Amino acid sequence: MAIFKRPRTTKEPIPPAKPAFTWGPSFDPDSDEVQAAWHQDGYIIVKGLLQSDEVRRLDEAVTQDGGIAAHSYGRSDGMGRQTRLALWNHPGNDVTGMIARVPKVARTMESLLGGEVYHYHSKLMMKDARTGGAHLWHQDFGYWSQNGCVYPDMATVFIPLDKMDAGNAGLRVLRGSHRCGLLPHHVTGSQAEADPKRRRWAEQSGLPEVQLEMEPGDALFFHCLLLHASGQNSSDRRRWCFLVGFNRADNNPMIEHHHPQYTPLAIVSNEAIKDSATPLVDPSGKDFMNPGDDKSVAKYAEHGFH
Ligand SMILES: O=C(O)CCC(=O)C(=O)O
Repeated sequence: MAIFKRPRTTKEPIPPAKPAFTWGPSFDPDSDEVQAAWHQDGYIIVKGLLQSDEVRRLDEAVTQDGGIAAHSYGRSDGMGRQTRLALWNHPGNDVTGMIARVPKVARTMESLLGGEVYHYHSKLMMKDARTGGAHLWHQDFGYWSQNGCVYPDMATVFIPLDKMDAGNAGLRVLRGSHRCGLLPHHVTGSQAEADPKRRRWAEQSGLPEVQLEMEPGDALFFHCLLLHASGQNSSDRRRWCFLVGFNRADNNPMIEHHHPQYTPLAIVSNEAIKDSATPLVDPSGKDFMNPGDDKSVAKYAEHGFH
């Protein structure tokens, strides 16, 4: 009897990346184009989400004396350098808080995640010129699933403050990898790294690595299962970015941990970022992480770093 060797079946190759969108009155996060890009690629880029005067306010808010950067701390990248970040749990009422609370950010997230969202935490990631550390390949849900968040109904908006490209260790993503499910993660340095073998398999199956190029104020909305990474910044250009992580309201974490349980998000008008009544920085109510504080250190050790 003849034995037929069956060809290996493979998925259709992922279609080309969807083009970036541009912020403006015609941008509709519920449109078929936006939804198709989100589901296919695991991310969308919205160019010019923040206007130049809003980016300027954001930059002042992080760099001014006593600003957000004053709350930063370092984490080893396991390769001899540190990544520096500041992290806080509640948006608050200042410029960074308003960015998390305006419809062009929060309502867009709700459309992408398919339901009401709340603020899970915000971060300033600081890849300084010549010294900035790497971010190993990971899925954010690799951390967040350890925090009692059961469903991957979570996502981040990532807004560079500086022009970002390969030269200053810009973010890389494995396009479409949000469909691979949660990969095992292990601790490298003080970061959670996705199993390199599983990541390689995802790549070999046809998912392309994409080097993102973004201007200050462009926004990347990305799914919590999307694999992403960035290298060490050996260039003489700073590469800082502001990130806000959101969780769906019906995905309330099963345990109390170092990030908030469901807390309703008070949405404000898109004008609030540049409204002169909005303070550049007001730390009250933001609940900054302080790794020097024993209580936070114990919580970090238990649940991971972000
Ligand atoms: O800023 C970067 O390069 C990566 C940040 C990141 O991966 C994260 O915060 O999860």
